[in-house]
Amino acid sequence: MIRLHHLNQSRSLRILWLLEELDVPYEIVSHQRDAKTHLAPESLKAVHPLGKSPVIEIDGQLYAESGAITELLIERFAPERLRPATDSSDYGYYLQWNDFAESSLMLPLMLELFSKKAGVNDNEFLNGYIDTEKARLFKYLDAAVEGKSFIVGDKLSGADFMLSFDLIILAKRQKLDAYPNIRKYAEALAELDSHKRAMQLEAKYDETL
Ligand SMILES: N[C@@H](CCC(=O)N[C@@H](CS)C(=O)NCC(=O)O)C(=O)O
Repeated sequence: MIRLHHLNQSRSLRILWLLEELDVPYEIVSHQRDAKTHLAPESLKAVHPLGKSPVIEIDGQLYAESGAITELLIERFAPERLRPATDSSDYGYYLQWNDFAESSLMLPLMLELFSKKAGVNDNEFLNGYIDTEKARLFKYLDAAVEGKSFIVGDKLSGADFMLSFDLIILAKRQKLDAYPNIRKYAEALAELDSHKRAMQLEAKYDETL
């Protein structure tokens, strides 16, 4: 049995979408962010020492990290369908974009969020760093998805699931007018049935809505 410990408005959305696409039986255990701090509740800390989401239970084993969970689920349930062959050049790009979503791109997005929350959004060094990084990363991503519905090759892969959460943050927070290819790519992913089902589940389990 697969059990997803889902936190509202979180990276868990990557796994929710993937599970919907895989069409395997799973259950959702819902956790709600603290209304004031927006942090995870004690219930999630009781599940896993990191106290973050997503966490997934598979056959009694507990796994954290959305990137690892994405690769694990794909290897187990759809290696041929949702990742390029390991001896292809696309496989290297698949791994690259999987990591890009949670490391390079997430860093300035998180710094921006936390500097605003901490009330230090007038810090010259921090602002300069965030703006320069975002501009470089968005430009790179925008060029990579030009004319494409999927980030690697012409096929849905784990890298799209990983990027999807970043794209939701970008759509909420950024003006993507300067990056029309990213916007089109995000819109194409949002059109997929499994993505729509995941968004419905996200809304269903978000008690702030
Ligand atoms: N690198 C981890 C990050 C996990 C993470 O930070 N999750 C956030 C939600 S997007 C969380 O649980 N935050 C609540 C908290 O830190 O209290 C992953 O990709 O799964």
